[in-house]
This record gives sequence, structure tokens and C-alpha cells, in this order.
Amino acid sequence: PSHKVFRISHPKPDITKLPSLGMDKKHITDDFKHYYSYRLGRDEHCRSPEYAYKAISLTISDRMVERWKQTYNLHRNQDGKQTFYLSMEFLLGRRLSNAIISLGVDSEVARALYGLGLAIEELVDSEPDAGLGNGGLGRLAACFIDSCATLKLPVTGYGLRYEYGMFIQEIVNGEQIEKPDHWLRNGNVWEIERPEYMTHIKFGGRTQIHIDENGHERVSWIDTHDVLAMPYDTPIPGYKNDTVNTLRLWKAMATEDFNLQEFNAGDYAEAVAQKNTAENITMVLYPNDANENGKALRLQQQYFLASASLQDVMANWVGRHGKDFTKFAEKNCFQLNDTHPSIAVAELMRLLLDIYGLPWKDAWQITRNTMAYTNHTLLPEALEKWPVELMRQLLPRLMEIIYDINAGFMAEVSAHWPGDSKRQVRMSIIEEGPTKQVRMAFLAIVGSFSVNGVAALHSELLQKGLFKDFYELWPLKFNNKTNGVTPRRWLAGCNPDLAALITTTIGDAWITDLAQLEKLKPYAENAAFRQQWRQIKQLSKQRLIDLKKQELDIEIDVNALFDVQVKRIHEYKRQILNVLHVIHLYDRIKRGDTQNWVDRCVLIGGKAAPGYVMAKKIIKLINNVANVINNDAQIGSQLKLAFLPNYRVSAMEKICPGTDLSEQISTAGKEASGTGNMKFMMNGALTIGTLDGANIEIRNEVGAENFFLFGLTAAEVESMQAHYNPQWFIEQDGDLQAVMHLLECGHFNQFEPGIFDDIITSLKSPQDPWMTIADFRSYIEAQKQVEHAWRNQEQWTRMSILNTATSGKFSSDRTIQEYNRDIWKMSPIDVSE
Ligand code: B1N
Repeated sequence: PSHKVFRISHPKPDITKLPSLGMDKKHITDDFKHYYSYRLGRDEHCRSPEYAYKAISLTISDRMVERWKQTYNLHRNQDGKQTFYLSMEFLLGRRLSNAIISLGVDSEVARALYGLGLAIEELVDSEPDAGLGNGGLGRLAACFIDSCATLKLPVTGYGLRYEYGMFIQEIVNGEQIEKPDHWLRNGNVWEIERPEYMTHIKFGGRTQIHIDENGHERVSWIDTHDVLAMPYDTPIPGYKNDTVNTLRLWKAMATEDFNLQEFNAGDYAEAVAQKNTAENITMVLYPNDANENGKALRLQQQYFLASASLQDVMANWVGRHGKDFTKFAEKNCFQLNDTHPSIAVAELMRLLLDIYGLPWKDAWQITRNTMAYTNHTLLPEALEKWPVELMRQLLPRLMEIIYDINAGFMAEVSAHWPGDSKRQVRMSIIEEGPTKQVRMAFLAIVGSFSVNGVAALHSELLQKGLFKDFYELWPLKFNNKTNGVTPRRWLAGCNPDLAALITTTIGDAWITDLAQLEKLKPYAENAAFRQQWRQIKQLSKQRLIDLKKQELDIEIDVNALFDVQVKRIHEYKRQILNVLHVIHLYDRIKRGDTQNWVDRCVLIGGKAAPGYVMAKKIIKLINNVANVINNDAQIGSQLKLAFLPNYRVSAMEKICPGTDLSEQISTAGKEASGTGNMKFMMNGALTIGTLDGANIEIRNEVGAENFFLFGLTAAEVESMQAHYNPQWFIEQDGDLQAVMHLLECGHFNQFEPGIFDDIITSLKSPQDPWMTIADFRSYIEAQKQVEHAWRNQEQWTRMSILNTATSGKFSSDRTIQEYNRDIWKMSPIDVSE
């Protein structure tokens, strides 16, 4: 009793209650100094901007934490619905300036740093990119969680905390060299470790049937090798709305009792070495974009992500509802970012069946009403399949469940199409053959209530082609969600000058309602406005030149047309077509065919998957052609070609404001959406492109007269495939003959005979799926249209303004609103109230 009296008379102070942190110059300065001197232990002699970056980041991070905890608790304790975005990749890039913009403290921070003799730009540049993704798919996940926070939606991102992100690309002798990206080496001020939410993940072992207390058959998965999943949380701030959502990334760790037997038997070194096998799971991001490599470690990564994330959500559910799952599907949604996390379908079944003892029927209904799947590619080589044998070894219980799911599904198929055994073979989750494989996309479709593509054309092609059978069975499951990008990073953040001009002109509501950019349309007719617009583009181009000067060692004229193609190197993206055009321009100069010449600077950047031999050859070709052109005095400023090494998120933030022409030249039907195309458009670049992916929608928004269209349509590509004859196109076209001759005679590889033979052969092959040669002539003609437009700078600027003005649709806010309206169906949650 005395204990109670003591508590009443001395109430325990709330140790978490703190005064709110000041957002003004003085408080920011004080905290900066505190971190710089005490936490980081630096003084005025420290010359590295690295520590100043850290001190300001810690200062800013503190200012998010309070709102973050509040948002976290609100989301977990409310009774509404929550969505979990499962993705193997979150390509966040740099976080400092994004956090500053979201908190709305840009000018206070700039002033505080200025007062300390520091330039914000320099500090921002010393932050390493969080490069936990390959390209579009990973960056899309990052844009989506930004939009979710801005729209106040209770969405949590779940991913992997890779020790090494996307490799760093160096170019040596024109060739790509990969260097490991140890992005965590200098610490990561943006994450908080949460051992209290650590979970166990099982691998290997076997299954055993037992009878539970109610006399029901239950399966247990035993003799497993367990790995620990340690969560690290990163705050995802909404734009000036007090919402801070969570990105939870899992790191693999050895269990504490790892190999105790060996340890006790004295084989200490062996036991410690085995610890590495566990920790290897999240060691490195697989650098393959749109082609799968089928390594066991990749499957381990996928299961590790799915299991850790689902267990995390289930633990929270059970904590609040006990083992009553009747409302689970109504209150939870998992959005699967491609098939990479689709083992989650089977894992949710396992948890419901084996851990919580639900009957199959109930578990299956819950699973099917909880999972939603986004497809990002039609390329057959990217479609994931896992050998049944591998899965049986690594995840024996999951393999059993997949077989059971498939049995039920095959019964559905035969009930719908009695006697159609071909259809059953086509649709089966298990692909028969010499090595049986699990078709992960089919598992995802069967196990979810929504399947979407990422642009109108892509979604249509999914329904008519790849997933036709499934569409016929479940037409209502299928929908389109055209991609978008966040205007906070991709306009307000990366192009502050243009953002300021826009805000002065139409106010700042566009930052969270990008459709408002429409209001810029009339200003395309305003000569003074056009003048300012042009000036800003010119400044951005100059900045880009200055930045690349040392790196590239070439003279670039700011008045040249900046023609840019940056994206992963892939045959379907047709960087080669771009090079063919450059060679054609070179050939014209050499022939003296330079009437009405437009000076052009062609910039190409992107990483090749380390095992993709042809992509690496393409990089070498670009560099070799660049060498010949840039070192030819006769060419001079008329034409420049440069390869931009180590393309990444932070590079694009500098590239897209300084781009005049955006190259989106994939073979029609192959690029699911593209998102770089949207970033360029927002920043006032004009697009030259095929009718592929979101290009089609970009052209619809901006108008055909403001878009340089060329090439075969997806339907034409499809129907030409069987009788494609590149030789015929070459015979028709003198310009193309000249270009092919320069390539074939080794003009660009004088001292490296034969190195481009594979490229030449594939271009001339009737089997070339990318049909580069077929589009050469119309591409050249479209480029002439570009030059014609460029010669009239007033007209070009009009078109540039109209591109930005009509880019509103391509905000990821619009995309996320559609996901929420059609799939997630959640209510926004206001944190500030
Ligand atoms: O996803 C982007 C799209 O805008 C692009 O058009 C599309 O190519 C890209 C396996 C992928 N599709 N598939 C991948 C990435 C990693 C990997 O291991 C496939 N990336 C895309 C966003 O929708």
C-alpha cells in the first residue's frame, strides 16, 4: 500500500515530454553547434563539409521525430485501414534537402548556415545517395511514400536495408567498372534502429504434421536455420502537414545462438564464419533491372522481406485484436511492388494457418482480400520464376502452400472452362517442364484482389497479352495506375529558380496540387515571361556544364541544344538509336551538309547490369563515338557527345533542369511507363519519343504539336516482327548506309578491331526484337523537326512552358489518390488536429 501512496503523491514525470524544438534561425544554429561540437566532436579546424552536413541533418532530423512518433502511434492505434507498400527497392537518393523542404524551414536553415559561414548547397552535396534501387521501380516506391505522407495516408513502406546499394559506375577506357557502394560507411543519421520489433525468419528444415489441442491437423516447420530481422526506421515527412510516415527497412542478423554446437565443440572460427551466411542476406542489392538472375540468395532476400514485414503487421494486429482476424482484410492492405515480394501471398497463408490456426478457407479469403499486385514489365526475361526444387529446399512449408493454392486455383479454372486442359497448363502457378518452376506473377495474381499496370498502354497490353487468361477469368481485378513522380523533389527541390518563377506567377499551391500548373498556359504567350523562363533554363544548363567540366574534359557551349538520354542501359531503351543519330550528324558535318545547323550537345548516362554484356558494349560504343567526335577540330561546337558516369538520383536532380530535349525512344510496347520522361517534362524539356509507356499520355496532355513523335506503334512492332527485314531498310536509306558503313569499317574502334561486331550483327538481324533499324528514318525526321523548332527560340520556349504547364497529371500525388480511391480505400489522418 505504501508503494501506491508513494506513486500518488509523487506522480512519475513523463520522460518523453519535451518542449517543441524551435524552427527559427537561433534554435537551428544552437542545435547545429551542439551536434558539431559534442556529438561529432569537431572544432573550427575541421575542414570537411561532411561533419557540417551531419550536424545540420541531426538538427533537422530531431525536428521530425516528435511528429514522427505522433504519426506512428496514431496510425497503429486507430481503427481505420492501413496499407503496407512492400518493395525490394526504395531509391530514396539524398534526404537532407527533402526534409528541409517538407518542414518548410529552407530559409531559416540557409540563414543559420550562412551565419556559420557555411553554404547549404555544399553540405547537401556531401550526403551520399541512398541508392537502394536499380532505377524506375525503386524510385517510384520513393515517390509514392513521399506522396502518401503528403496526402496524410497511413502507409508504411517495408524494404531491405542493403549494406551495399547500387554499384558506383566508373568509366575506364570507355568501359564500365563497378565499385561497391558502401553507403553506410560514414553512418546514416536518418535511421533509428528498433530492436524491440526484431523478428525471426525461418529457412530450410522440414515440415511435420501434428494434431492441435482441438484435434485439428496442423503443420509445423521445424529444424530450420533462423535469421533475425532487425528493423531500421527512416522518417518520411509529408509536405508541411505534420505527418511523418515510416519506411521500415530490415537488416539480416545471425541469431545469438548461432551454431552453438560448433561453438561449444571448439570450432569457434567456423561458427563465426557461418554468422556471415545469415548476414549476407541483406548485404547487397542485386543490380539487375528488368532481367532476373535466379540466384538462391535473391529468393532468400524476397522471403526475408515478406516474412519480416507480415510478421510485423500481424504482431501489431494481434496486440490490438487478439487472434480475431475477421476484420483483418478490411483493415489492412499489402501493395506488392512487382512480383519480387509476391512470396508474401504464401507467407500470409502460412502465418494464418500454422501460427494462428485458421482454417484454409478463411485464411485464403483473408489473403485474397489483402494483397494487391503491381506489374512493372512485360519483358519475358524479367518475369520471375523459381525452381520448385530450390523453393522446396529453402522454404519447404511455403512450397507446400503454393501447391495447395494451385490445386484450388486449377479447380476454379476447370470449373470456368470445363475440359480446357491447355488453359490449365497455361495458367498453372507451377510451370511443368524439365525443371518445374513457380511462376511468381501468377501466384501474385491468384492471391490478390487487384492487379495493375503502370501506364495506360502497359495495362492494356497486360490484359490483351501476358495476363489474358487471367483477365478473362477476373476482368474486374485488372486496373491501370499511370505512374507519377513527386513534385517536391522533381520540381520544387531540384529546380528552385523555376519553382520560384512559377510561385511568383501562380502562387505555391502547385506543390501539392500539380494540376494548378495549367495556370501557366497563358504565360506561354507572354514575351517577358518567356524571357525569364529561358534565362532560368540557361542558368541550369550553365550549372550542368560547370558541374561536369572536370569530369568530362570537353568544352560545351551553353547555347547548344542539350539533348539528354539518362536511364538504365538496355537494348529495348535503344541508346543505340540515339548513337546512330549522332553518327549521322557527324557524317553530315563531315560531308559539309550543314545548312541551318543546330549546335547540339548529346548527353547519355546510365548503368549496365554487370552481367549484361551487350549493355556494356553499348556504353563502350557511346564513349568511343564521343572520343572521335569531341577530338575532331572540324566538328567543334557543332556536335558534342558525352557519357555521364554514375547516373543516379542526385545526378538527375542536376540534369533535368538543364535539359532541352528528353529522349524517350524505346521500342513501342517495351517500356512499361518510364518516369524520367515525367521529370524532364515537369522541368520544361520537350520530348522526342515513341508511342510507348507513359509517353502516350504525356503527348495527350501537352498536345501532339508540342511533342516530337516517331516510330512504329506497339501493334506495328508486333505485326512486323515475323517478317522484319532490316537489310531492306538499309537499302532504302543512304544516310543509314553511311552510318552503318562508319560502324562496320571500324571508324570508331580503329585500335580495337571487332569490338562492336555484336552490336552491328544484332542491328542487322531479322530477329532483332528491338527493331532499331526500322525506326531510324522516322527518328531522323523527328530530330529534324526538333531542329526546326529550336531555331525559333520564342516558339521553343512556348513549347517548353506548355510542357511544364501540362505536366500536372504526372504528379505521384495523382497516382496515389487513384491507388487509394480504387484499391486501398483509406481515409486521410490528420496529425496536427
Ligand atoms: O518500372 C518503372 C517503369 O517506369 C519502367 O518502365 C519499368 O521498366 C520499371 C526487376 C525491375 N520494370 N521492372 C523493373 C526492376 C528490378 C528488378 O530486379 C525488374 N523495373 C521496371 C516503374 O513502374
